[in-house]
Amino acid sequence: MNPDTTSSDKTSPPAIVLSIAGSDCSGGAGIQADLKTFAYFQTYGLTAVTSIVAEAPGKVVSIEAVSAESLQAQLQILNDSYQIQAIKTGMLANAELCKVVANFLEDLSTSDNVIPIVVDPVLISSSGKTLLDPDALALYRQRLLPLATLATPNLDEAATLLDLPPITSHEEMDQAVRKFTGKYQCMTLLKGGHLDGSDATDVLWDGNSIQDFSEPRIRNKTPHGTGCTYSAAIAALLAHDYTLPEAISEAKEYISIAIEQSSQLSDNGFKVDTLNHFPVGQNSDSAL
Ligand code: PXL
Repeated sequence: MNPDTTSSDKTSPPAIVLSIAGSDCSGGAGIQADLKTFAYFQTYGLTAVTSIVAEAPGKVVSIEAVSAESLQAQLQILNDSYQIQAIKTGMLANAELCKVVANFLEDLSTSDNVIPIVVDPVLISSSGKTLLDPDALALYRQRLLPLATLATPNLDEAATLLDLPPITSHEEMDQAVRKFTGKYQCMTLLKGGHLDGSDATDVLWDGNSIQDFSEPRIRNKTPHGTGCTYSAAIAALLAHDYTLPEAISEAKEYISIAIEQSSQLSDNGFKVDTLNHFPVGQNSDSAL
């Protein structure tokens, strides 16, 4: 990110980005990942917490959703107090909280000010734990995805939301990403990180054209929180007025080096890969 091209020089206030997501106490995913990513991209991060997840890499031991009233109060005071320039949603936990978020985003979309909304439809943790009650899927289908500027499903999430069998090739990704946009009326970035191949390739369909975003696959590192971090980076860059392809391209490069520079932190005697949200050496245009 080039400082000359962003609104966050030393004299102007930083762009403000809101994450509506769960808390990952281990700091790799969720609002913790989002806040670090927002800071990396020189934005000011706000959070509306949907649930408290007790976890460490590879294991989720408890999930406690907040009340609808609590989430509503967080969203209300943030929206009353700040000029929010982009929003991302992550883990929304259950149908009641999805309704609160959908109502909030609907109210925003009727105002004059168009705020980019990145919806990361978090369904399952990388360790396999359900992070969204199954009856809340209907809220994503009917209300949340149609409000998104960009949806960022991974292959499993896209297959679930499209009622398709597993997506197993780049050709199937090309078809699925078009179907997703057709069905939910939002631009779609389908993340292909779980396919094989020397590159990790994501596909953007904006309703008119298709574009691939590729970075070399990093095989020996498996940190959690990559999806959260990627969508947070896209939201931060949209708050800086990057175009969608520019934001995705830079966010993709960021997540790739954040994975590459994962550090091995100790989890009760085991070394686990932990995403580095402040990697060094992003291309020469980078501010950091
Ligand atoms: O990576 C998905 C995810 C999202 N949000 C929260 C999480 C996780 C994964 O564990 O804890 C809060």
